[in-house]
Amino acid sequence: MKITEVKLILCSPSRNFLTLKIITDQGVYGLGDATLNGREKAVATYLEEYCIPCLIGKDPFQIEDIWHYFYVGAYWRRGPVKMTAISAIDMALWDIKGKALNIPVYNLIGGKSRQKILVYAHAEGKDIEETVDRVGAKIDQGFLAIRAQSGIPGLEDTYGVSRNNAPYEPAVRGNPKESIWDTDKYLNHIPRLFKRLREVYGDDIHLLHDAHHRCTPVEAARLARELESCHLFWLEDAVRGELQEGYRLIRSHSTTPLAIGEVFNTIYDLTTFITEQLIDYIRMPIVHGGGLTHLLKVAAMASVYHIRTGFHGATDLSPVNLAASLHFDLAVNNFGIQEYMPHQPLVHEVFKINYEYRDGHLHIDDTPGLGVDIDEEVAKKHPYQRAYLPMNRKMDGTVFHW
Ligand code: EZ4
Ligand code: CO
Repeated sequence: MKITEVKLILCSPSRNFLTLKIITDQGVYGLGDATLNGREKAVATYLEEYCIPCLIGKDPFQIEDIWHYFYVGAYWRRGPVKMTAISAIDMALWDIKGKALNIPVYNLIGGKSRQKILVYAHAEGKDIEETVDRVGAKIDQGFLAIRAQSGIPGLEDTYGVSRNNAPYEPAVRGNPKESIWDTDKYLNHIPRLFKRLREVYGDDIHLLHDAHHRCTPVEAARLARELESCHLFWLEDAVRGELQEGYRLIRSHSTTPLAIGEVFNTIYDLTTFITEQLIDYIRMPIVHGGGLTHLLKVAAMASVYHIRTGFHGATDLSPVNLAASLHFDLAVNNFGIQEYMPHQPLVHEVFKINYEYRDGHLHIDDTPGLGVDIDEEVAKKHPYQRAYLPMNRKMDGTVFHW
């Protein structure tokens, strides 16, 4: 089998998605998600100019060799643009192999370790009581794990909380939106939210929270400690992750489980976190973390250190990435949980999916390959529109982490 053609499909059915389609001489094709939120065209150019010409003529079954061809062979290593491109290629190759052999991808990477995939939903409100109501609505939908985010008194808008009851979508068309942030207000507010949630809903439901990279280690240690009695499933991105050893301080002060990695790209972003057991869950997703090939290695290493997976699954990751994640989640022993934010109905006019939500879990069928398809004609009706993630400033105007 040989790769004869590679296409990029950039579309915006309610939000931007970049999809790679690798076509072979036997008519079998594979899909890969290449979406890097707010930087879609950087990945498209990297693929178009530097990867696609080298893919033509290659045997798509040589997945390990092709991964190293693009990772090692490029000389320039790592980085979100390059790694998203490699991830898309990798996903598409696994999709091709599954289709060619007539088996679902989970059967190529170890088979089913479980029958269904535990997911967590998002609940958010403008204040504590609205958030409490929204968590209740998710419990009514059968979710067993819920991430709670709340507006903060004195701040006009907060990460994770939408306006006008619209589904949360941080990327906006036009130039980046600027929000105002204050960590002191946040640190005072969040423990009140989780104490209230436990009072109302008791101990059985899993609660999660995303601090979205905004605390220093000592601030995160305070938060993790004050949340200890609320028994979170995890506290996510308490501190930005470039300085891995920064987590030693949080770890030594609290037993609140920690998750990180949605902006990471390779195993080298995680080596200190893993080997010093500074975290409990890895969030680096298939689409940005080097595809299934690289994440299988990350999961294997993590398993030695009692660390599980909990992949990023926001709506800016396409249904192709979610399907790839679900195959991985089904197969890998040290799976922990999967983030699940349903896409807008319009997204499913472009992407045809093979998974469904039921009773707190996602279920994926046994369609060969990844099991997801794209309708290119519908995609064409929704052209790309430039959009950016927001940015933050402190109350005095200083640029801060979003
Ligand atoms: O801000 O996916 O846990 N989920 C998140 C997301 C990220 C967006 C960025 O593109 O933190 O909402
Ligand atoms: Co997050």
